Amino acid sequence: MTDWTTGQRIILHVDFDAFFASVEVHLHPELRGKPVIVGGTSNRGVVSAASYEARKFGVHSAMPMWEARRRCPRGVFLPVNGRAYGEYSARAREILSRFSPRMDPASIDEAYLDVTGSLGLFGGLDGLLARIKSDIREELGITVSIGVAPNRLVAKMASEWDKPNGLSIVRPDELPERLFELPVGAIPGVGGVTQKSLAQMGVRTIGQLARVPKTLLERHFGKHGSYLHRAAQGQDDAPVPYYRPGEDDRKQISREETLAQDTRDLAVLEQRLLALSEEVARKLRARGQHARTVTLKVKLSNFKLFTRSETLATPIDLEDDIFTHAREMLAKVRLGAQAARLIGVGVSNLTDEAVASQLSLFERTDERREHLARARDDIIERFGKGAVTRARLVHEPEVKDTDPESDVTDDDPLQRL
Ligand code: TTP
Ligand code: MG
Ligand code: MG
Repeated sequence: MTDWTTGQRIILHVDFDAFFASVEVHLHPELRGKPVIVGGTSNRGVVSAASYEARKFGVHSAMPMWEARRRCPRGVFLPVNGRAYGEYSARAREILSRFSPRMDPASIDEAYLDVTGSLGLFGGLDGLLARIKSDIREELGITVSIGVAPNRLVAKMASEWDKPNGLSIVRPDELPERLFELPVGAIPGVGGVTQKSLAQMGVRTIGQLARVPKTLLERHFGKHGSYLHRAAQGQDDAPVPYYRPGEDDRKQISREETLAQDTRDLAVLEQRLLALSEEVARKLRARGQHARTVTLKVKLSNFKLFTRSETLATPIDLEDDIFTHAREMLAKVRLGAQAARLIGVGVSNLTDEAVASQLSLFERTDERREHLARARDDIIERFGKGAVTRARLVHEPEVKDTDPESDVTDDDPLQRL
C-alpha cells in the first residue's frame, strides 16, 4: 500500500463475521460449515446471529425464530450465551489494541482503529492488516471484515462491502467518487424516512446526493442535512480516541439537554427524560453492559443544579427501567419558584457479570422486551433515530442546545458482557 496521501489519517473499521454464531462454532468445532442460528429459544424469540451458511437459506438477524426454523429446518439452533460472547469481545479488543493506542470499540463485535502512526511497526498497511486477521483467527478462530479509509465514516461503510473475511480499502484520492454509485441508504444513519424524502428530490445514489447544494439539504433536513452533505463527499473529521483498558471509576454514560424554553411542565420534562433514557440504554446495550446506578440531573432557571442518584439491587439496561427510576427522582425535585432549564439522565456502576444471569432471567420473563429493545437498536443503527419513535416522543419540544455526545465518558469500552 504505497500511495496513501501523506497527511491523511488511516482508519480501520473491524467487524466480526456472524459474531455470536462464529463464537459458537469456535466453541463447538463440529458445527463448522453448518447453518448455525443463535437467538431466543422460545416461540416468540428472534434471531440474534446467523452463520453465513444459514444466510443462504434467507435467515438473518431480527427475524422471528419460527420463520428461521421454517426457512432452515436442518439448522443448528442455539440460545444466546452472553458470557461467552463478552469474553471473546474482550479478547478481541485486547488483540486490536496491539495495533494502535487509538482504538474505539464501537460495539460488541466492532472497533475503529487509527493506525496512521503504527504502520512502520508492522511493515506497512498490508503487513498490519494481515497481522490483525491472522492474530484474530489464530487466537479466537473467527474471521473479521475490515474497511480501511481516511476516516471513520467511510471505513465503516467499507467494512460491509466484502463480508465475510473481507477487506476493502478506500484511498484518499478515490474519495468521494468511490462512493457515488452506492445507494444513499449505505450511509450510516440514512434510514427509510430520509431515503424517501431524498427519492422525492430525485436523489437515490450518493453521487446524486453529492450534487445537491448544502443549503438545500440543510433547509430540508436541518442538522441532518449538513451531515448528509459531508457524508456524500466522504468527509468525517471525528477522531478515534485513545483506548483505556481496565477498570475505571469514571465509567458512566449520560445524556442531557438544555430545553428550548425553561419549563415547569412535568409532562414536558418526562417526555425529554424518556428520550434521554432511550439513548443511554441504547449505548449501554451496545457495550453489552448493565448499570446499577441511575442519576438524574436538573438545572434550574437560576442555574442551581440538582442531582439525585439511586442504586439498584439488580442491574438494568432497558430504557423503561432507567426512565422509571429517573422519573421517580424527578417527582421529588422541588422547583420552588424556578423552572427547569436543563435535564439529564446518566447511568454508572456498570457491570458485565450480571448479564449471564440476566440473560437467563430475560429468557423467562423479559425476553420480548429485551428483543424489542435490541430490534430498536438495530433499526436506529441502520436507519437513523427518526425511524423508531414512541408515541410519547412524537411531539418533541424544540431543543436549543443538544450535544448528545458531550457528556459521555467513553473510557474502558473493552467490556465483557
Ligand atoms: P452484527 O455485526 O450486526 O452482525 P453479525 O456479526 O452477526 O454479522 P456480520 O457478519 O454481518 O457482521 O452484530 C454483531 C452481533 O450482535 C451479532 O452476532 C448478534 C448481535 N445482534 C443481535 O443480537 N441482534 C441483532 O438484531 C443484530 C443485528 C445483532
Ligand atoms: Mg459483525
Ligand atoms: Mg457489528
